[in-house]
Amino acid sequence: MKKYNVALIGTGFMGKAHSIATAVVPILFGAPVEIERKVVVDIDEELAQNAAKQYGFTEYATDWRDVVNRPDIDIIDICTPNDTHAEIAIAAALAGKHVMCEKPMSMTVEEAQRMQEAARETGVVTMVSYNYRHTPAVQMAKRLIEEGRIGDILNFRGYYLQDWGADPELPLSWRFNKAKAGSGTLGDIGTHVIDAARLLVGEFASVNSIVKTFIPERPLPAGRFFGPAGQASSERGKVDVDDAALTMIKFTNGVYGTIEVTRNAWGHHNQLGFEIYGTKGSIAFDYQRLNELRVAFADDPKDAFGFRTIYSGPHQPFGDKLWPVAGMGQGYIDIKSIEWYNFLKAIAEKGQASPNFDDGLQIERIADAILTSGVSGEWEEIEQPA
Ligand code: SOE
Repeated sequence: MKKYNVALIGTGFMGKAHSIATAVVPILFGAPVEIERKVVVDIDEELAQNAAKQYGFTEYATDWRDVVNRPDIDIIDICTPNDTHAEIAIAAALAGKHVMCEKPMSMTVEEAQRMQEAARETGVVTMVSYNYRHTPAVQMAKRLIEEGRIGDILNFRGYYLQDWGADPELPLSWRFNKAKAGSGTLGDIGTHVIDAARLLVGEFASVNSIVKTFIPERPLPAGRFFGPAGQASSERGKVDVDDAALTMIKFTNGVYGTIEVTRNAWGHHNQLGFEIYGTKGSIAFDYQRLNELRVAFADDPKDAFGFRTIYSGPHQPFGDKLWPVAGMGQGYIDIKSIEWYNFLKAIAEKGQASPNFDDGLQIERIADAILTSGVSGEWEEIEQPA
């Protein structure tokens, strides 16, 4: 059986999460293809070396260009800031490597288009890490919708609320910088909800949005800055991306919806959620209670009617591969592992993963229309997938 060697690019928060997932996926799921965690890359040699040891990779390197064309590498796992995704992914795809790419797929629609073209040219398997869709409770919501259990969908109410951006003294990391991130809250977390909405409801036809930057200036970071925490310097710099976006949606199938995204909602740490109302029932999910899917069915007895909770377990998608008893608790790494399982399964079956670069491109088109609408104040039409 062929062994697939993985090169991880980027050793930050996401590099760590992917490393745990690639370590445990064979244990949890019996990996569909055998993988070896071969080389880890970081521009900082000390970080690369430490990560190789801590995350369990055989080798380390400091330049992804030295790795992407190596004949012994089969999978490139991109966990670097957004401004590097396109260049690495295109080089990897053209070299015939399967590509896992952290979200958002790119900084612009044009970059996403070039990434999609490169992947199509060589037929490699691609996946964009919109991980929350792999949550068993979210997949259960999808199953209920497909089985018609809530009837025809009337509307979708999605949100992603965080609070790590709410402190005005939090240093200006790359996530607040257009040249590095492409956009702000919308690209960072809004795209996860767009992914969920496309998964559960369908394609977006048009959007009308209010887009706001609440904190226009922040202290510059002292030294290299990795994530939401970090040291501030005494100088200040301009924030040139969005802090929040509020969007009305018309889907192509006639469903209506809204999405609210902000990193300035004190008290909401990582709250991605949605409610979907149908002609025969409702579904509600909130990631901070990721083991629970709340449902209400119109034909339940009137005296016992109301939302009830399904606790994730062996009867929900992927649950049979995790733990034998419902309510034991699934977590972030379980979901990252399901994501990797789905990616490796697509490689084994020579199929395509979901969400792939086609999905990633469509999400970029929607995000772009939201930002455009934030300026124009108009409904913006979305170009549909070819
Ligand atoms: C920061 O907002 C962040 O790390 C996002 O970049 C991730 O996509 C999200 O899953 C958690 O929060």
